[in-house]
Amino acid sequence: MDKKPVYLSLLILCLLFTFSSVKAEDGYQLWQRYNQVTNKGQLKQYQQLLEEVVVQGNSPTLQIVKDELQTGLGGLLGKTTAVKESGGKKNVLLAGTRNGSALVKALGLEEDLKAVGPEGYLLLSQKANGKNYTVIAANSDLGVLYGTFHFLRLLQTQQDIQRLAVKSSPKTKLRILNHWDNLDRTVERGYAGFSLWDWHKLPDYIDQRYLDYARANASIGINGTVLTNVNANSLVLTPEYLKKVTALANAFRPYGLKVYLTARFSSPIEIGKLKTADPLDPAVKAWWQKKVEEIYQYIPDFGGFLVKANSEGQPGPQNYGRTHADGANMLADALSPKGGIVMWRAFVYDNNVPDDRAKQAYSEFKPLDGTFRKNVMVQVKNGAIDFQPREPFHPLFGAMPKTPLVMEFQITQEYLGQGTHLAYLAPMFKETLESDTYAQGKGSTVAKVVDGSLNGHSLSAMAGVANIGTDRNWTSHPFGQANWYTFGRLAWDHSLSSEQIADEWIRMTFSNEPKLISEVKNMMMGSREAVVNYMTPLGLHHIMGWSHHYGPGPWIKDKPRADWTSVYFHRADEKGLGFNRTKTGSNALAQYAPEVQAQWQDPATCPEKYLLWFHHVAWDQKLASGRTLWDELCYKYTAGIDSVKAMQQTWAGLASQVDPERHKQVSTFLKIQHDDAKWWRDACLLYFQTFSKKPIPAGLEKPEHTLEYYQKLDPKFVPGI
Ligand code: BDP
Repeated sequence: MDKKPVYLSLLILCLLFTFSSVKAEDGYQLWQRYNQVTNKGQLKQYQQLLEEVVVQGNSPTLQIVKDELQTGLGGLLGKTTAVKESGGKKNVLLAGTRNGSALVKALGLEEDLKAVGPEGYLLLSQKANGKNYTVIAANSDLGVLYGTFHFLRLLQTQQDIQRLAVKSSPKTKLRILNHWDNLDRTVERGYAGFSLWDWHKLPDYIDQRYLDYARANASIGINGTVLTNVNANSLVLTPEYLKKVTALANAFRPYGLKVYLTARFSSPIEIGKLKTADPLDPAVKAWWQKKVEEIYQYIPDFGGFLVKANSEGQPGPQNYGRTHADGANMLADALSPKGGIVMWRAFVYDNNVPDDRAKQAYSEFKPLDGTFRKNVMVQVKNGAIDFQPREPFHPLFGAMPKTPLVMEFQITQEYLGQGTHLAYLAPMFKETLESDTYAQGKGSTVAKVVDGSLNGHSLSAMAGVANIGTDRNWTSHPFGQANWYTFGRLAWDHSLSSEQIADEWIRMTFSNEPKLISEVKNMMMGSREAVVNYMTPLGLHHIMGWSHHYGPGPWIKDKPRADWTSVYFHRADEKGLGFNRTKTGSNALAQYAPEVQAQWQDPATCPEKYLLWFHHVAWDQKLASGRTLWDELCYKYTAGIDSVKAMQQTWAGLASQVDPERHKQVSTFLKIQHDDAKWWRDACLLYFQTFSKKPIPAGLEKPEHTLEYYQKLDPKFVPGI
């Protein structure tokens, strides 16, 4: 056989590969690709101003700074960049702290540095001793690292750096990922493979992934990680596992990432051989105290405990007739001498099904405000039900002024299409943060409650349930990376806009091409609303498939608890649709400030996005569009699919601007999303139609199958359960 044609095609392939403008990429590098700057003018500016790089001081964290600058500038500027201890050139990039760097100290900056606090930093263009300095200065090595990542981001996004005057410090003190990772490496509600923590090989083997994970977190300011699932296993508190946790803590420490664990309330019984876990029992208190001391011997900077108690079958103080405060305070007392904190979750619902599950957290926790120790924070989900595609803000944010509240967002898309739907979550997070609780009059936003400024708390925290796993690209969907990124950026600065965060992320993750940026941004900005429309428009909620939560299941009923069913939440009947939470219904609305109530209690003034959350509305009721509720529902569901179609078209048009591997994956996932959107629409409309008895408006596509067909669909082994 003549081999020439084979060689020839191989050669052509190689040439194609070499000269194609977009290299193959698998997404592992996240937003830290450091590709060479494409804007020639900017590149020239950077090369001139960064003639020499000087980092003074030595520590594991500063070593990371040096490595990052070397790698980052090497890639961005396309030439090897040595990092030096001192320099002689005229244009210098200088990084360090006042204490560790004589050159930084000589620049003054004392007042400015004071203002940015322990984790903040300055990025400045300064002239001194006849030199042009580009300065990354901070009070701590960690601040220098955060500043370094910010500086590199400016280059990655091709910004002008000639006259830098950046002062940045985090608005929220603790910025924490919550991993719902089990010790067997499955991840509850995880859709990106298995847990990153390879417990079996720990403590000996430190996977490079741990360091890459910590580095990615540091680049967006995340400074804490809860390693284990809220549905906790007490084994993690045994010496065998604590040694493994120590190895992770040691690996993460230079990146400023503190380790926290979930504490199973019944641990004193399970691993301590006690007869009780009653928080007021002296033996139980003593057990936890000893346990905490032991943990701190292993991990001197251990962050503390996250606790899910008396919720969904988890043990807790109520098993012994005690309150959440009794339980939280007992753990807090054990942690306080060491500087640790307790994050006690408010996601509770007890065994007696209440009249409205949405009311329960408030009913249980509001009376406890003011009774928690100083080192207890109460962790509250963004909304009162459970991470639905859209929820009004949780009423507790306006109701516990004496207690620092942790915002708990879900980054993993349990109810938003899991690992295959494109849903950019910044608009959702922002919607909650910008909501006004009116707790102290107009302008009492959830953001101000969370950052501690409204009620004068020095402790403040934001938590995000992670979407990260062993998938090569970390998050299953390439756009899932944007949600991890967003969480970190908003925890640092909740005033950033969704557009701005998307802009940065796109430039760093894909490219700085204007057409690509604007079109991808467009896709992202509309994507969450698209999900709301094809899943739960107009304030519908909790109508997903049983247990796995993937796909529609508005017909779910007759389960062990009424408030685990869909019919409990949508209340469809011949008259109409929606949950009446006003005075004539469950009156959950009474948990909000009068100003909020005034707006939401009347269906005419209630924003339509929350309409069916608070009201049971007649099928014939006219809405703002002039359509009846039924027709509007049909239009919204259809609009959801149309948005996905539009995303598919846009993405197809970007084929030449994105590397083939990521382009193909996103295209394929968009196809899945489109088919799922149709599944949601057809199933929900057919089901609700059995109550409304009305036709789907002329001009709208008819469902493809019968209701029975959709009711029989039963996906097996959906990940994340
Ligand atoms: C729900 C999840 C469940 C979690 C629970 C929680 O379905 O897996 O354990 O929240 O937050 O969203 O505790």
